Amino acid sequence: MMDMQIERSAIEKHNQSLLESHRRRFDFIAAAIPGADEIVKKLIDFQVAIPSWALGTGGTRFGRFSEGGEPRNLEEKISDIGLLHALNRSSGAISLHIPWDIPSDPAAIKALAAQHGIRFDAMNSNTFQDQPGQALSYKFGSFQHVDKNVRRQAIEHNIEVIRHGVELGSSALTVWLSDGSCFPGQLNFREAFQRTLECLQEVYSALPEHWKVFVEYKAYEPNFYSTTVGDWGQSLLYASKLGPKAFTLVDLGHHLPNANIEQIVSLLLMEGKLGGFHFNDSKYGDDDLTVGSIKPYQLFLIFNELVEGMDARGMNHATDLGWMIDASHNVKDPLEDLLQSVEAIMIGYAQALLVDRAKLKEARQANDVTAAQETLQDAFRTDLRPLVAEARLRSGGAIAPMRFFRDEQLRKKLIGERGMKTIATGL
Ligand code: PSV
Ligand code: MN
Repeated sequence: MMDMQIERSAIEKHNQSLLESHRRRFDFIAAAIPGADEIVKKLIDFQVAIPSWALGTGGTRFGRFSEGGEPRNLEEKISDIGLLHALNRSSGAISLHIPWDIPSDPAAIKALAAQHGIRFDAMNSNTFQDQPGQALSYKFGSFQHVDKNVRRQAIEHNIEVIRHGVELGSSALTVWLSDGSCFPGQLNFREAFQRTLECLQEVYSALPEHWKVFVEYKAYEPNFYSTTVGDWGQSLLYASKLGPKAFTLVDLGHHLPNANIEQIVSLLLMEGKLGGFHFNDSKYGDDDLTVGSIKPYQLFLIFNELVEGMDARGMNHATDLGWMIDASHNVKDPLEDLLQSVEAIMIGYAQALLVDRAKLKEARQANDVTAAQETLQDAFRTDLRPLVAEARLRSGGAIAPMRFFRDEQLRKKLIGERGMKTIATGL
């Protein structure tokens, strides 16, 4: 098994070559905006978990076109995330999907992750696929299923996922159910909700002391008529009935077209019920595209509500919510795609930190719509990339991770070590 460590000296050499132009760009912007140093400090603390299921090439039901050099096991996935984290210093966590990534030797996996400075974020269960040798099928749902034996199997699986998480030092479980119906008449909505709630209650009661459970919603797919946890209202309903350890998880791709996600985020935060995030971007549906590639202004507006709402509740931006990427890479190198996603998240967060909140409040009080809009757009239109690069530099990363990745031909090296025909588990 190979574990590609990046030489410190290579990063230093890279940084040296870019230092002068970086300094010029950073000094210019730091002099032009208030609180640049504070923003850099917050960026340094902010970590985004990388999904274990998205380190290989993604695909659609029509095909999959591998790049080569994909991680063949969990150890290699951790090594890939270690590589990302060494470059951007913002990817210090992994979110595992079970059974795609069952740790065979948890203590060794935990030690390997620690070696890379990586911790275990929320664990994800999977009752949306049948696994080889599985006794009962999830074809007609899991927690909503009319057969109590299927529901029992799904509950046991979630409890097993919690057990794996405990061994790794995780403290949250994300439950995404594909349960729902494809045709009118297939399901009694109320009964499906009740059965699902009862199963969630059992899983909830198996949560260790300081654990949280995130109930992820999704509008449609694979079910196309109804989804049993279909929107934030339903998720909030489950989370409220479950209790204080249950929260809603927002995946940016899981809404009906044009939903106002920033408003959803704001209200969930107000209720103390926002637990975690799956970042991605989309043009049409749950496209799982690179974060910030299609709607960067929306991403900024979401971060604007996150910062405002978390500050209102005295929350710690870095630790009080679960920040995760949930994307799929069909045509790009997965590691390059993830570097781009993390960069987009950091930029959106930095811009939200820059918003002049006093000015915004004043504009709102005066019903000055133009000034309110200008205040937000001022922040959004400010190029804060030098602040993000400075945060990386101060924490030992590379000034320009993508450039480093390409200059050092890291994918070619991975292909050399792992081969061209490797396939990662996951999407
Ligand atoms: C479902 O579309 C989802 O967003 C859930 O988070 C899953 O765990 C993940 O994608 C992978 O299928
Ligand atoms: Mn998701």
